[in-house]
Amino acid sequence: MTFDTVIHSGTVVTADGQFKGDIGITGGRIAAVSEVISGGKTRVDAGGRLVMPGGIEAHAHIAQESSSGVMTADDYLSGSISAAFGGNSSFIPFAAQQRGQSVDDVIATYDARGARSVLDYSYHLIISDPTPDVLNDQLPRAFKRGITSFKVFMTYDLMNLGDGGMLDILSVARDHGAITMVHAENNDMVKWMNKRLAAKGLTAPRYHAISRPQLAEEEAINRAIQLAKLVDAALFIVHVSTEGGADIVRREKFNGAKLFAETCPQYLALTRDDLDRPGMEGAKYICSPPLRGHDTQDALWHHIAHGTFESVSSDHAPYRFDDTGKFINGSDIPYPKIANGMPGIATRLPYLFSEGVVKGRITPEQFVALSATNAAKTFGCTTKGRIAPGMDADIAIWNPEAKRVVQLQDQHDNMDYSPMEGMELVGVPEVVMNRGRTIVSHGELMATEGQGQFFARAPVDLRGRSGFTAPEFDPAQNFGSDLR
Ligand code: DUC
Ligand code: ZN
Ligand code: ZN
Repeated sequence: MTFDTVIHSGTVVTADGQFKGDIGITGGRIAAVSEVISGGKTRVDAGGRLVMPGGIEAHAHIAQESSSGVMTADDYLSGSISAAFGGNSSFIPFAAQQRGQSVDDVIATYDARGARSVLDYSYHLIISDPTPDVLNDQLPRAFKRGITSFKVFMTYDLMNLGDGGMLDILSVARDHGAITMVHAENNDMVKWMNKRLAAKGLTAPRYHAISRPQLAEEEAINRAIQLAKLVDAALFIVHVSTEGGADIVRREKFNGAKLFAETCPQYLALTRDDLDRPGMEGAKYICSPPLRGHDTQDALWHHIAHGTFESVSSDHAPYRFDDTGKFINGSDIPYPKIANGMPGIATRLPYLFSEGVVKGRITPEQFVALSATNAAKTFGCTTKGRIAPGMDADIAIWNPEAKRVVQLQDQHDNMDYSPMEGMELVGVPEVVMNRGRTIVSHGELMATEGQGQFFARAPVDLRGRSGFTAPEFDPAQNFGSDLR
């Protein structure tokens, strides 16, 4: 057999184990994995390196307007380049519906934006306006096109669907094998806190953390799960930031709910004290849900190590520290008017590797599961996230010992700050491939604009999740009615 590329002499790590071996690549796919493979038009020496599936970044905001109309600093070109420098071979940003907009129009808009990507990409929809036509025609059409996941919000007045709206959309998703992602924070609790803080003149960035209580997340996570259980729908809780929220996810998941979840590096690396930096510096650390305390960091690491979360995602939401981003509403403004989110697509995996694998909190196999393999399963990326014959050659070769201090210029995004600036991290993704093409090699970008491809996704993989039949939906217990 002849190969386009052979990666040799490395330690191949998968979600299930690791072994010394070589990988043969032909036509963009992995053609062989074996102890020794000779030949290959190009031979890549991975001696002393870990050869892993390239990351799948499953939570990023790229070329996306927020609900209040603020455009992210990164488009699909800069966002995908930054992702690649961070060890990712593909990504799934959000395609956001504005109120009144059709899903078809949303997809057409993001198809034009996505065309600049250097990495393969798909989208999760964000649904803010679930009209009957959206529910009955437009979403099913999107699912058929391979966009099998979408996010909804339980907070923000412009986005919050309410419990009835959630049930409608969860039922549609269940009927089509799609997965609903949810931003779970109790809207009224947050609004009530905002009012109280404003009345007392407490509007500095540090009060952002106070305005979005941990209980607001815990309550909403629990409510979202019960809503999803009522209709036996698959649910993905995004950006879990609290110990209580993670505890609920764990309990419900291991009782069989069709439940999935992620947390993000910012909740592990930063705390609400960062919001209290001098002047308006704290604005850099405003994200929702907000940063919490040191005890939360320990609890979330415990949950990561023990399988509560499928993924650690970046929630890359890049708003610059200027009047195009954080301060689009003015420079000396109360925290609710500051753009909400922080960058992190390039640091997600280096942080998780350094603080997770190098510090012994997780194994290299868990790193692979959390960075790629589980996202592929959850979001139906059938040809990605694994090193096995037939899969896309989406591969990252890591030097597990190289040290690097996080610096803005190494992020390759369009941002003017990095929240992790100055952190020393161990482990560097030296080579990143997407479908066999080298995208990044030893700090050099090797890709050209637009070489990434959209990939269609399959329905959520629910193996191992028995689900739940509410007695009221069981014909045997509800006088024979079929309520589905
Ligand atoms: N939710 C996100 O996922 N990212 C940015 C802000 C938000 O509310
Ligand atoms: Zn969110
Ligand atoms: Zn997000």
